[in-house]
Amino acid sequence: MPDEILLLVDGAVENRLELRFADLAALPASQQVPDVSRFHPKRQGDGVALEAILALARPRAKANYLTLHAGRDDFHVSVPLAAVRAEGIVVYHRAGEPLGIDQGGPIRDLAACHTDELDDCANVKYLSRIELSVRRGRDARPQNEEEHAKLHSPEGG
Ligand SMILES: Nc1nc2c(c(=O)[nH]1)N[C@H]1C(S)=C(S)[C@@H](COP(=O)(O)O)O[C@H]1N2
Ligand SMILES: [Mo]
Repeated sequence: MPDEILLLVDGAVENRLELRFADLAALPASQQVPDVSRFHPKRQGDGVALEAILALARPRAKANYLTLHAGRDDFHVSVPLAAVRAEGIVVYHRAGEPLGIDQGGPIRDLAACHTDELDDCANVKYLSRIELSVRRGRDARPQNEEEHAKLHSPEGG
């Protein structure tokens, strides 16, 4: 568990990454984002700026989209890279302990701003892979109220 690969960053990047807890924790203090409840009252934990991860992965110039994949429940969100780049936070611990599954852990993404592209539904829990691509990637976000209600029901996840 401690040395498990938590996050894969791949696709249209110069440098494919396999990140473990220690890699995220080793990112500079200036890139760490303590207490995300400051940005979203219902979220807890501490994260790192998505930009810090992207700086290591180095998206190719042609990379227009960023897709957040959750392997655990097969949920995916694809957003324009430009919309999420400066906003995204990868939440990966709470007071030094990995996030629990009940918190959407071990890691989840949080995009603070609410626009058409980035809303609560785009905050991917159980984040396991970030994929860069030229065109929009997989997106499993609910398309209407009915689908949304189903996703939020106990059976829907
Ligand atoms: N992996 C995964 N992430 C997900 C979802 C999901 O079903 N699976 N639902 C999304 C939706 S529609 C919303 S509104 C938020 C809800 O986050 P919460 O359960 O922490 O309130 O998570 C988003 N991220
Ligand atoms: Mo949602």
